Amino acid sequence: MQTKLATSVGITLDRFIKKKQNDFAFASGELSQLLRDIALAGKIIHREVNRAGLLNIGGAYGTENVQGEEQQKLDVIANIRFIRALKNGGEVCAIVSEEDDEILDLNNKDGRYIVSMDPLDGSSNIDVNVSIGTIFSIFRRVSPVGSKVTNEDVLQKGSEQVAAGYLLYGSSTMLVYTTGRGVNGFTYDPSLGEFFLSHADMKIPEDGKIYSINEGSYRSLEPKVQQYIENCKDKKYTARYIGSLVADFHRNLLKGGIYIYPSTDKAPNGKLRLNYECNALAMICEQAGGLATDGKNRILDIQPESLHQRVPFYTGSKKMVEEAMK
Ligand code: AHM
Ligand code: MG
Repeated sequence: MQTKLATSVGITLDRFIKKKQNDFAFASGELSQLLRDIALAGKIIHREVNRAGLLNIGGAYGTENVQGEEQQKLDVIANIRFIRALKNGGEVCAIVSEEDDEILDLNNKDGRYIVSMDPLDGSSNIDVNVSIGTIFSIFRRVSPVGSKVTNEDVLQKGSEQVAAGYLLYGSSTMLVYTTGRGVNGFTYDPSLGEFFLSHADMKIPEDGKIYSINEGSYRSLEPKVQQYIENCKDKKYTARYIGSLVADFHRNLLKGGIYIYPSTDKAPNGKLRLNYECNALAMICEQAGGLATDGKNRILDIQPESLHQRVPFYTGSKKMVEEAMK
């Protein structure tokens, strides 16, 4: 019996972006171009991730990033590739990255946008062939175009994001993004070099049965969080934790669930970074009908005080997050 091969048909990312250009407050085409630049960088990272094992480029790079974590070679590669794509695109004036200590001012006199990103999240999973991701937020600069980029430009609240998204390098590579009018997901067809619209107008189920938390930290959690986990068990929920934020988030977005990275004894503000990880996912989750909080406040309302600030993170299906907040 012959197996019928699936073929990619439908709307390409490019065509979709063009169609949606009028959604943007300034339909000048700049943000559209910027999204295309990010997609291009995503394709390049997809290629690197997929041949990581072959080229022996997995493994530690031997340096540490600003949080004192060991950088992986692919972290560094992804960071370089993204910066290059954004620089060449010409729409961005500054980049802040989980992998860099300081603001990267591109000295681009015409650039109106700031990008915050985690170029390769979950990098400890690279060597064991588990899904990883890229997370990005796009802001409009607040200082005048052509001037030096300021702290105010890069420390904006998540509610100021004009677009946010992630790339998931999983069994397929996907790009999921929002410009504040719903969430759409695109699957990459490597044979054609194109992203195709595969998940239109994504909505997270209002309730779910999956909880995702590193339960190994159970003893160092606040009693209230322990209590919530006990409730999940009483309700016979399913525990799923990949340890790769984008992958855990993506699964819960599709199936319904809650992702929790709370404060622990070791990490009183949790582990995840407001600017590079939480803001983007919070915007996507809200746009899909879910919620994202730090346990008390809406993530998107938190005023960042420093670039690498961490926050506890609770995100997912509306009812589950509301229940957890009780
Ligand atoms: P990273 O940005 O250094 O890769 O760390 C973030 C990752 C997330 O992808 C994941 O959800 C989390 O760290 C897992 O942390 P832990 O091993 O403490 O559960
Ligand atoms: Mg990260």
